[in-house]
Amino acid sequence: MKKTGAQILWESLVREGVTCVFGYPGGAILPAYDAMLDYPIRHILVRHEQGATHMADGFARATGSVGVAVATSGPGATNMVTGIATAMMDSSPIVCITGQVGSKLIGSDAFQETDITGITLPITKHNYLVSRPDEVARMVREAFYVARSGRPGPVLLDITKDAQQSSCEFEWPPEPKLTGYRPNHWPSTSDLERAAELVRAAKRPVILAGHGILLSGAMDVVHRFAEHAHIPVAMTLLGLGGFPASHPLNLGMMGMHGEAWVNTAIQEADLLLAFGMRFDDRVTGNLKTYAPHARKVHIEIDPAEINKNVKVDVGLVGDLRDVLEELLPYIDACDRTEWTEHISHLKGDSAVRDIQNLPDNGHLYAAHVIHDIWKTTNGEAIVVTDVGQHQMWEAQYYHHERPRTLITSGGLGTMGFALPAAIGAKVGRPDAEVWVVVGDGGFQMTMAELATIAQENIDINVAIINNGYLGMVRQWQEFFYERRYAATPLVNPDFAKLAEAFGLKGARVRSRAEVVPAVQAARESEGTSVIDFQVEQEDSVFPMVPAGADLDAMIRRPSAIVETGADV
Ligand SMILES: Cc1ncc(C[n+]2csc(CCOP(=O)(O)OP(=O)(O)O)c2C)c(N)n1
Repeated sequence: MKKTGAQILWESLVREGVTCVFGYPGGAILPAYDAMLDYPIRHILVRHEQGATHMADGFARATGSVGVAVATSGPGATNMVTGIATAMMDSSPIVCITGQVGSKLIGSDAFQETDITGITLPITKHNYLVSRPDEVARMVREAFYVARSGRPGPVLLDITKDAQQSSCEFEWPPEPKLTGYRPNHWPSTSDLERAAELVRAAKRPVILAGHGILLSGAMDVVHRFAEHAHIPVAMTLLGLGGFPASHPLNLGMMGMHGEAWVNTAIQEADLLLAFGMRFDDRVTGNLKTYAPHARKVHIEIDPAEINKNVKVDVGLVGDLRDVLEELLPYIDACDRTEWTEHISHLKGDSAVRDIQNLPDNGHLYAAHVIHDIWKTTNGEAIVVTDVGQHQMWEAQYYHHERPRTLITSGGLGTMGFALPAAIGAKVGRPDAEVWVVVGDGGFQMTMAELATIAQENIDINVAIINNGYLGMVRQWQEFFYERRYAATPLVNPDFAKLAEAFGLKGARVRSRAEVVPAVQAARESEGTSVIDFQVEQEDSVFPMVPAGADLDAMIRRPSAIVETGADV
């Protein structure tokens, strides 16, 4: 039976299991929007196309399924660029569908024409210009296959208006076979043996667990591996939740704002086992002095990541879960108590300065807020953070036991990510309690999505960590630019009233005693609450490895800051 390209689009999406898309209409995508009404698809009308891409991304990160965003041509498509780049950097599988001007107009600078496949070439895993209706089904199928296979990532389908309008016979294509695309790799037995040999010989090994653990579903086998070989596990920001925070072998987060003992352990290690991570500069610090005594084994699905930043002794290319299952029988059970006790000793040193372990001095710190949200939600919420100081405090003080409970923009560090990504997470996981932890700066980048929340009756809760500054940048100015606060103080609206203007609940909290009651009230009330936590303005995130410095050259947590309420 003949169908239009627009009908084929929705027919194909339904066959890919899509039940919900996030989008914003316009002329070049209008035929698709019209056809959508005849298909069992929930459409969430966003307030900005950037929001649609972050929602699709949040949906993907919370569920493990592909998220879908839709926009019109020209400005609709270019508004998606930040969200696409965010998904690309964090290997998040999304499919973005854009309308394009009629094929005959392409190249004529037609109204709302942009070369979006050209613009997004470096920030998509793959993209397609679809100009005939008979291409639609095959390209949708390929787009989903590419987005979710191998190292996941964003794929864009740019569909001309005439391809949407004209008709052809609909046929659902077979499983795609793409020449030159090899998503599945397998390491050789000799490489597995060499890796096992290095593990056998190591006295001070550390596992570095990245986002790949969650993406490949390797939590269980990493757990077994770490216990069997008695190896402590450090995580990247995006790896948090991949290994239970309460496990005795859990070290916590590594890198620029990782705890001091984690970075010191990495610098002292004689073996690094990098699992599904990519040695980002925020994780390694100065590459020349990074883990100088360590042999390195890298397990990664993307061959391009092996030896890209850090030269390794053994690179095992393949799906992390499969490779670890294969490697585990080669590994001897071992007791490395001397090493783990040494690390525990290092831990004590940092913990005494931790704000959580000092008496309440009457000031409200962001760390208190995060800690209390963690306690009140029993550590079971999905927390979606934005980018800045609050993101690092969340990573330090909300202890994630389970995968896919922290959703955050790691690689691109996209402010404005949290609120829309949380909407996507809640749509994908309606059963879950979802919290947004966001700075007063980043919140204002995409706060228009509060209207989407109200229109769609989305039930999440928003904790604005309001310090009156673009806090993370202010911190850099304080440490490295002699406190010259160029363009970082913020004059903010009344966030509680703002929430109310959108038909949501708003609250303001200024003291520690008010935190738990406010969090409890938000949890108990139906619909979305926005809580404006007015915290210490010039608080900083500690420890900190200055950009490009040696990993163990950390600015430690000063005890004076919390004892007196003064800043450094
Ligand atoms: C889109 C975008 N623009 C600029 C930056 C640079 N940047 C990183 S953190 C930060 C400050 C964030 O301030 P706020 O949202 O208030 O959070 P806080 O650091 O105070 O917790 C800025 C401007 C960014 N990451 N993303």
